[in-house]
Amino acid sequence: QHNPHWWGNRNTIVHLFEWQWEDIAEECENFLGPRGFAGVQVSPANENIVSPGRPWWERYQPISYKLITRSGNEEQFADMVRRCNDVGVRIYVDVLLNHMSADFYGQAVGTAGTEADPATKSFPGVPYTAEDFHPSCQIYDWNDRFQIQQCELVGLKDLDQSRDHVRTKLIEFLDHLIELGVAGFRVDAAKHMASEDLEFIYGSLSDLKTEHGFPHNARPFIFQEVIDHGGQEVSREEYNSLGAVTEFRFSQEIGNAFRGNNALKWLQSWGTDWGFLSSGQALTFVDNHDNQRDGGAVLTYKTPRQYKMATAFHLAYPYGISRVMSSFAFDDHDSAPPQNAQEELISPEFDSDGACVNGWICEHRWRQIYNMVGFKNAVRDTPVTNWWDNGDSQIAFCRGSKGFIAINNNLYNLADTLQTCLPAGVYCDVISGDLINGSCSGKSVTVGNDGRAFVSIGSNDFDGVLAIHVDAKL
Ligand code: LM2
Ligand code: CA
Repeated sequence: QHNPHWWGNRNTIVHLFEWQWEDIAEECENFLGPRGFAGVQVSPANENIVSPGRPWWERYQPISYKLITRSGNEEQFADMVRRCNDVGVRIYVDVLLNHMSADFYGQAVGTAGTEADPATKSFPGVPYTAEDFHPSCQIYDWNDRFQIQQCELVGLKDLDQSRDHVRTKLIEFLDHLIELGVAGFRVDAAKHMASEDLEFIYGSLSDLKTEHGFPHNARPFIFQEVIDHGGQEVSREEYNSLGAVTEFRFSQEIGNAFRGNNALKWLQSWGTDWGFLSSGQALTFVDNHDNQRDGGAVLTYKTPRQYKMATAFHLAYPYGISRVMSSFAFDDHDSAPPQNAQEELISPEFDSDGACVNGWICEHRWRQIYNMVGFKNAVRDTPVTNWWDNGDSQIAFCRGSKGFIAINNNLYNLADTLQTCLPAGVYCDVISGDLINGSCSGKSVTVGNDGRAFVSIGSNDFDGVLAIHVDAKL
């Protein structure tokens, strides 16, 4: 269950964190489809606890499997999936199989109005009763497999996936989403569940629906959240045969490199040589919704110049199943997503350049990022060739004869004649501009008959990247 079932030449997923279903449907039609995005990871679709202030993380506390959340109801969800599939954009749902809600203040109410009593592990909306859960205990030793998998992650009531009833309910929930046309799932907290139980659940799911445009016998794409920085008791290797696994080492190392803690020349061996999973098993990202809040080496929209450089490298280098983060602005871990006085999520609004303005960051609408999604589509199936570096943090490489990228992360200019491997002609740098009606609003690059071109990235240029490809030729 490693095949994401992308359509055509597409190959990048975007996480539209906390977006509403109706807004995602429109984004598929107006932006993601036309720009060549392959799919969307959407926030959890099932009912969650309503918590004071409406932090984003309330959605990681399930109350039932009714498809009613602040993102919308079942009808709106179904409409989104249909409209996105119609324009070749797949939907992957974030699913919580490990746990139900924690108890805060006694009786809980969910986003569909369902009541539950997490303290006694009573969730009538499913229904689950106390016997469907592991006995309560805390995870305090992260080297203890029993605690990691059978105790409560931050107090979240821990389901026992070895029980028939729990398996049946989880399979029904996932099959319902498949019925509505989704292409797969992000499995939250996978490390906190025994891989044998997950294997049973994944293996019991229905095939994807041919009426939603999937081939016969297509299995749902599964990518599992397993945080494994190495030397862990429960490792990514227990899960990677079942589906793709989030490669947190990628996020860490790309952050290190573009923060300047590691010379970019070392990226020549990027991939499995760095201890990452094999390319087809690794779900890769510069940041995700958790680690963008944690600080440390991970880059986020808050350091945009480096973030765009790291993202350009992520999408230019042929390694991994790429996911781009699309955030809302936050100050601290608990900040709520953009909402109105009634605590309803609000829709993104765009300025004349298409950038989001009202609390949504929409990294996926930054030209430097969406144009690299187009680059990745244009260079698909080609190898890295003609690697060049200056012995430090200026690098360049070709993708077959389809694309060329140069990056300058030194504090001095890059101005060199480099081999681009592209057919002779004039190309538009898709980082500094766009090709619109045959003219380039950014730097133009002239490739000679020998494939060489003069490439300039000043240390004071707005962006530290230059990228050209065959689909943006003048
Ligand atoms: C995940 N992957 O394995 C998600 O990516 C991550 O975002 C989730 O944590 C976590 N696992 C559980 O699904 C988030 C958030 C936590 C939050 C939980 C539950 O990062 O801070 O915990 O969701 O909503 C919150 C409070 C915590 C409290 C807990 C239970 O921050 O202090 O623990 O609720 O009330 C007593
Ligand atoms: Ca567990």
